[in-house]
Amino acid sequence: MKSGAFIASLALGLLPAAIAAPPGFEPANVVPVFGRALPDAPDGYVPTKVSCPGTRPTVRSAAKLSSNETDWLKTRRDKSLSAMTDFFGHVKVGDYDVTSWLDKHKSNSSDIPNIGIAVSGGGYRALMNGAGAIKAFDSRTYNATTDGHLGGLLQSSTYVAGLSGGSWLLGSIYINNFTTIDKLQTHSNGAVWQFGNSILEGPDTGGIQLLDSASYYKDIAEAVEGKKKAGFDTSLTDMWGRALAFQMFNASEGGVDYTWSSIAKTSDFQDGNYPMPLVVADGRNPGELVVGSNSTVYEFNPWEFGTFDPTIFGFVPLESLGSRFVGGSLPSNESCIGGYDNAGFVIGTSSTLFNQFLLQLNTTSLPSFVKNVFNDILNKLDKSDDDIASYDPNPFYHYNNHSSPYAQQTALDVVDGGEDLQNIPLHPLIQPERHVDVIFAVDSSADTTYSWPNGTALVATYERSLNSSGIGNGTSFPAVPDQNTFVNLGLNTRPTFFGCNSSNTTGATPLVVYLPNTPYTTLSNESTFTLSRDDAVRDDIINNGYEVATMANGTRDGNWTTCVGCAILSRSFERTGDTLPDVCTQCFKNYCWNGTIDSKDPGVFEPSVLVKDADSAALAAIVPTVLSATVAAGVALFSLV
Ligand SMILES: *[C@@H]1O[C@H](CO)[C@@H](O)[C@H](O)[C@H]1NC(C)=O
Ligand SMILES: *[C@@H]1O[C@H](CO)[C@@H](O)[C@H](O)[C@H]1NC(C)=O
Ligand SMILES: *[C@@H]1O[C@H](CO)[C@@H](O)[C@H](O)[C@H]1NC(C)=O
Ligand SMILES: *[C@@H]1O[C@H](CO)[C@@H](O)[C@H](O)[C@H]1NC(C)=O
Ligand SMILES: *[C@@H]1O[C@H](CO)[C@@H](O)[C@H](O)[C@H]1NC(C)=O
Ligand SMILES: *[C@@H]1O[C@H](CO)[C@@H](O)[C@H](O)[C@H]1NC(C)=O
Ligand SMILES: *[C@@H]1O[C@H](CO)[C@@H](O)[C@H](O)[C@H]1NC(C)=O
Ligand SMILES: *[C@@H]1O[C@H](CO)[C@@H](O)[C@H](O)[C@H]1NC(C)=O
Ligand SMILES: *[C@@H]1O[C@H](CO)[C@@H](O)[C@H](O)[C@H]1NC(C)=O
Ligand SMILES: *[C@@H]1O[C@H](CO)[C@@H](O)[C@H](O)[C@H]1NC(C)=O
Ligand SMILES: *[C@@H]1O[C@H](CO)[C@@H](O)[C@H](O)[C@H]1NC(C)=O
Ligand SMILES: CC(=O)N[C@H]1CO[C@H](CO)[C@@H](O)[C@@H]1O
Repeated sequence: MKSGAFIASLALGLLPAAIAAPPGFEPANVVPVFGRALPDAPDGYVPTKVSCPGTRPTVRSAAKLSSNETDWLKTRRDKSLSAMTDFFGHVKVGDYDVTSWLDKHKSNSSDIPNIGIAVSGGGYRALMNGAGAIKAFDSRTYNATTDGHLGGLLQSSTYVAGLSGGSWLLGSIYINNFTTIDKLQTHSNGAVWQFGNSILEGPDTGGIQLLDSASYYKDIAEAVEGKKKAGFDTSLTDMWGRALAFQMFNASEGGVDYTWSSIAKTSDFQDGNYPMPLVVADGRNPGELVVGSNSTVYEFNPWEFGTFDPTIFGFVPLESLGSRFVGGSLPSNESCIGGYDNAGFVIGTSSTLFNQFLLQLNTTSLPSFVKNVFNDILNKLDKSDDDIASYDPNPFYHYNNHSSPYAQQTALDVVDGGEDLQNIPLHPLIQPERHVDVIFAVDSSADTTYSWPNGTALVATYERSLNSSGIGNGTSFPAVPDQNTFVNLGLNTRPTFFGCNSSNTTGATPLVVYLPNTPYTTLSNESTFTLSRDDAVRDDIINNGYEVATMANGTRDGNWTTCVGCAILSRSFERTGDTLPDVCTQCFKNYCWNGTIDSKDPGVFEPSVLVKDADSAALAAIVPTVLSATVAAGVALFSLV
């Protein structure tokens, strides 16, 4: 029996349209009730011919930002300035009147701080820890704009980048209409972010998805089959992206018709009401299996897909992916294709390391006919493509023939954004054209034996930037020490600033505020490959992420929010020739890495929970200290690793 017939013969719980929708839910193909990006794909998951825009799409050089981005920035910078004014209304920098300073410089947006946030990969752990940070930075979170909190930093920022698990977070927020973490944490049956339902089994049948496991796989298989039948290469990542979408997007049929490019078409985004999302993925070099530091780093922004790296050095309109570009333009006999940039496929591409999760289906107790549906489609996928997303046609075919190793490739192999060890998506934020002043780098990497970060991601980005005339292509990054030093000095257990002294960097580079995952209220080092957890664990890790970002709401250091303010203002004040208030001097003394190296082997790194009982009074007594890597056993209230 042919698989299509086999799938069609599964007369199991047919799709939403056939089922009476519960109140408040609409069947598929009707604009959903929950606001989010736009369901603008021409034919669900299947890339399809569409009429070309007035000017046929082309690949452009990466020498400058797109006109889309520069136009959008003009709108956005007014909004972020106003958010920053609110932010400095509750975050005090000594007696300095930051509000007046902002007001004085508002006519020249280049003077105003340009803030980026980067959320690392690390599967669900990264999604949740990153969510805690975003929740802390979001002025819409309850009490986040009170003393000791950092609400409004998100609204003040220009860019938010995510890769792998961090891209799932971005997708959850942006495809769901820039929703809040609070809303994503809803406990009601059928809500998004029900991580108690393993992605292998699919969503609850009671919610908006209305699918049991069998229909879930049938739905996924049909979508991927449809793309294949339309003549596009498919890989395990297509299935993975579809599965992720069911878990992250609050839309019927797993948001099958939501494209990433639709973000740019929503009025809230066009009005500059929130920061620009950037999803990062890596390229696998032709003929190479290892993704090393010379791999190309791609970004998906709301308008485009491409890279600033010298290999390709170009961007293609995102909504036109799937079209057969040759040498940067679309031959007159080629159609424009739409719907290739399915939002689930984009976050699936950024997280291909995890698509192998699906291969564990055989270990579940799901009925065998469900497994058959899956195995059937799996057997038709090319095994060598198991760990990649295949972008076929390659939009950069014959583009930059003289320099691009991909110019002769008919397909691009795109992989997990963390495979080159740059597990924090800093790449788009250190591009000189973007002029970012400060990056809040949320690191949930599992570098050490017990899945804590040890600075590996920063080291990778720093080392790549040292090859500035090669793959680094003019980027610059602050000096960071080796991983042993990170652990020995405790730089991976508390916030650390890098690049404080801008005269000690090789080029213009942002100040980096490093926020490593560390256990405040719970052991947030869940294994990267944990597939499901209940809502309580989910919420604990999110809360822990909130504590990491706020240093337990300032109870670990009463000056923490002030110091964040100093970090934000530092580069701007240099530009305008202003002097930061004295309190910042102390902040920089406490938080800036001062060049000390301690590379001895730190031994096993095994921190324990810092705040056994969120007792602010007791915590207030704790001043930030240099933390030692030896386990301080038996400390009652907290132990600083
Ligand atoms: C998206 O959210 C904004 C702000 O909360 C709201 O005004 C808008 O109506 C929402 N859009 C949709 C389509 O629900
Ligand atoms: C991006 O800018 C180009 C050139 O101005 C324009 O044609 C295109 O419509 C813009 N894209 C979007 C999604 O707004
Ligand atoms: C705006 O500020 C930048 C950076 O301080 C400066 O280089 C530029 O000349 C200023 N532009 C105007 C119009 O003042
Ligand atoms: C919210 O903030 C107010 C004012 O600071 C405080 O009194 C209250 O306890 C806070 N509520 C919670 C749940 O933290
Ligand atoms: C990338 O680096 C590897 C190992 O150093 C090298 O073998 C390979 O040729 C490089 N690839 C490209 C495209 O530069
Ligand atoms: C699962 O088991 C079936 C039957 O034993 C086998 O044919 C299939 O290849 C297995 N699938 C995977 C992904 O291991
Ligand atoms: C840091 O992480 C890297 C990458 O996982 C690992 O190889 C190394 O052993 C770790 N070093 C320390 C000191 O934790
Ligand atoms: C910090 O604030 C968050 C959110 O208001 C709260 O859940 C948490 O318990 C607070 N933590 C401490 C240590 O006060
Ligand atoms: C904040 O820093 C200033 C300057 O170093 C210091 O005088 C003050 O005691 C600190 N406040 C807290 C709450 O730690
Ligand atoms: C630099 O930091 C180290 C610990 O990280 C500290 O021991 C040393 O005193 C600091 N040096 C200066 C000059 O502040
Ligand atoms: C200053 O720059 C040098 C050379 O890049 C570097 O080795 C050193 O660690 C930097 N110091 C700091 C504090 O970043
Ligand atoms: C600053 C810099 O080195 N930019 C280079 C990046 O790569 C492109 C393509 O190779 C070059 O044209 C730029 O000069």
